Amino acid sequence: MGLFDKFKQGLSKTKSRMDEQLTGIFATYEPDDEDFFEELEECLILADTGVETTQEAIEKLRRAIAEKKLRKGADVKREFVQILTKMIKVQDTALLLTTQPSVILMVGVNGVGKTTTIGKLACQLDKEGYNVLLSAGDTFRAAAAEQLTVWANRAGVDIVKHGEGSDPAAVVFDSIQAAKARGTDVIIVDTAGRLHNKANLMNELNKITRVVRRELPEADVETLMVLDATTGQNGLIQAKLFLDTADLTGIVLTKLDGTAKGGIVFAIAKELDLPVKYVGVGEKIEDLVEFKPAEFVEALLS
Ligand SMILES: Nc1nc2c(ncn2[C@@H]2O[C@H](COP(=O)(O)OP(=O)(O)O)[C@@H](O)[C@H]2O)c(=O)[nH]1
Ligand SMILES: [Mg+2]
Repeated sequence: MGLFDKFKQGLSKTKSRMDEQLTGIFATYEPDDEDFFEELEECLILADTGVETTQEAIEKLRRAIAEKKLRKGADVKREFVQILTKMIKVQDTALLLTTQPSVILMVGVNGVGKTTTIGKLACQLDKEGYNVLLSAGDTFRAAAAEQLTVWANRAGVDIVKHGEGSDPAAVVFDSIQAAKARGTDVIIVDTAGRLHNKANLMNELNKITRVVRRELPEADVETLMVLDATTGQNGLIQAKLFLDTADLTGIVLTKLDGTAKGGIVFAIAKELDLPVKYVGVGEKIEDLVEFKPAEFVEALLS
């Protein structure tokens, strides 16, 4: 299966929900029909696009319809696809990994899919020819390092880990020394999503970041926040916690296969002003797809 098909399949729940409704809405479009805008609004909000984002999209559509004097449903739809695509195009979606080593920090609350995503990403990068090293920075539970080891084996990449309860910053320090010695291209760091309290969690992430900056001052560092699409707007609120601490460079949206609320992608772009770089579309190692704004909107509305 090609990546675009995988992407489409992962989106099938959102698509079938939105598609049915939207196709009808555009097919029966008539100029100056207020019901049209109301139905469109409802459809977007049900998909978790968020109130503000939805209103902005609809406002833009109203303006475009007036300015371009659009009269046919198909033209209005085409215009809407362009508007939505532009709205989610914030910054570049490709990972910046030009230095040797480069670092990817995976952050986010417990259970969103950080460890799973690391396994999938390690496999992809390894296939692309990068020499990858996993760093077991979630030392909160013993099971976390074990889980990451399973993924390291599946992906066929190296891992550096310490015992349960050890200092994550020390794990990262050792990972960096190992990477320097082995000529590793990319270090992917797993982190804990749950500590005793929020301040602890933020301190820990800060400490990890400081070690990376001190040991690798020139390195490209991607800090990806993992978000669970099935938690919708709630997940987004939780996510804002990380905005203050970690210098985030992008989002990985997981479990898109398990929700009809894929509209959250638009809310993320608007409210977090960060690019979605990858989406998770299943639990298997190949179920991670690079996010492409235009393809996403096309898959959703075509
Ligand atoms: N359906 C689905 N499940 C996922 C996806 N990503 C992760 N999961 C599942 O979510 C659960 C938590 O994942 P885990 O990586 O342990 O989360 P972490 O606590 O953030 O490290 C596991 O059961 C994963 O299999 C995805 O894209 N789709
Ligand atoms: Mg984990």
